[in-house]
Amino acid sequence: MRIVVLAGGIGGARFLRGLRRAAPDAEITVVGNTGDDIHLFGLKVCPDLDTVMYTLGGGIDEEQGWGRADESFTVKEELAAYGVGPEWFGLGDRDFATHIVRTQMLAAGYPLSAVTEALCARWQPGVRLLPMSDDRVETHVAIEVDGERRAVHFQEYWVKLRASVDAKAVVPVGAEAAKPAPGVLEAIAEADLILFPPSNPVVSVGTILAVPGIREAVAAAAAPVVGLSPIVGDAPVRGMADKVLAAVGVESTAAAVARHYGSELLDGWLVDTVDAGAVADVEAAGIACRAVPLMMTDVDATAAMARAALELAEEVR
Ligand code: GDP
Ligand code: FO1
Ligand code: CA
Repeated sequence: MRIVVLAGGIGGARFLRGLRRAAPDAEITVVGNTGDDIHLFGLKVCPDLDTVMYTLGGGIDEEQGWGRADESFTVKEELAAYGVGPEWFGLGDRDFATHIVRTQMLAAGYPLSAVTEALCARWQPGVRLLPMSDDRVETHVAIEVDGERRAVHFQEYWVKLRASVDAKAVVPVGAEAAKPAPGVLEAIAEADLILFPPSNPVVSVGTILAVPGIREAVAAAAAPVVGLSPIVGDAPVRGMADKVLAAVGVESTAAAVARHYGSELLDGWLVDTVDAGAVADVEAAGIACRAVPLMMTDVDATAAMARAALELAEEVR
């Protein structure tokens, strides 16, 4: 079975670990969000691609959910000693090596998709990891400070400001001119199943869908499309999905997120058992819906979520 997953960082990566366990024989293609990417110290950092690669490759800091296990910060401290920041972004020494290799290959002319494949040759994530696009896309968040509106990079909004101010708008800068990376549209068209993991619906899955051609390919795909809610009990399990959902006028509920994707994209939707009351709502929108435990407390629990998604896909197929 060929499965395509549109994934962000932590939510996507953890789900993929469960999916690999639930469907060990499946050929899994991950279309990764690159809207979180940022250039720092002359290096290109791709947080969501790296989170997927490290998580599936066994190199992730499990507790934190991003960055390398067993990390140190000597380079960051030395840069700070030169007065070179940003000091608010925690790039570790081991992680630096990834960004150096990536930046060097990009400078040599390789597209991001080829670079990602080369990095994955080391990590062996057990999935084919494709960036959504080889073109530069950067998510910016419009905020208002002292009555003045300005736009900040998504990482500044999340990591520096901790989403402490409202997001007025979310803009995937460059998306409108970006092309899907080689293999993305083909994988979607040839898939037997397309999954939206419990990733951020705006700045992860939403950004991937904003690359012209990807939304259309998912809507036109022969395969069933099944999603899992990142919102449990009317709040994100972690992160700032509530803030960026508000920016696009969507309530932070499992049902509202399903309606936001809509029946043009989704055939099935899983909500957590605490949101069982939302099932009828989602089904009224023309999307098959089931309530199952959706907390990714460990790989077993996550594999059970993935199996529920596979079962729902068979029901709606
Ligand atoms: P990010 O790029 O690191 O923010 O990761 P993703 O976009 O892939 O996923 C972020 C989303 O994962 C957040 O909106 C969380 O609410 C959701 N999430 C994290 N852990 C869990 C979990 O255990 N269960 C569910 N249902 N959602 C989760
Ligand atoms: N998240 C933080 O909250 N603080 C950090 O200092 C930080 C550094 C960082 C470095 C590399 C990387 O791949 C991810 C990193 N993250 C950090 C996570 C990342 O900013 C976000 O979780 C995602 O981009 C949100 O989708
Ligand atoms: Ca992300």
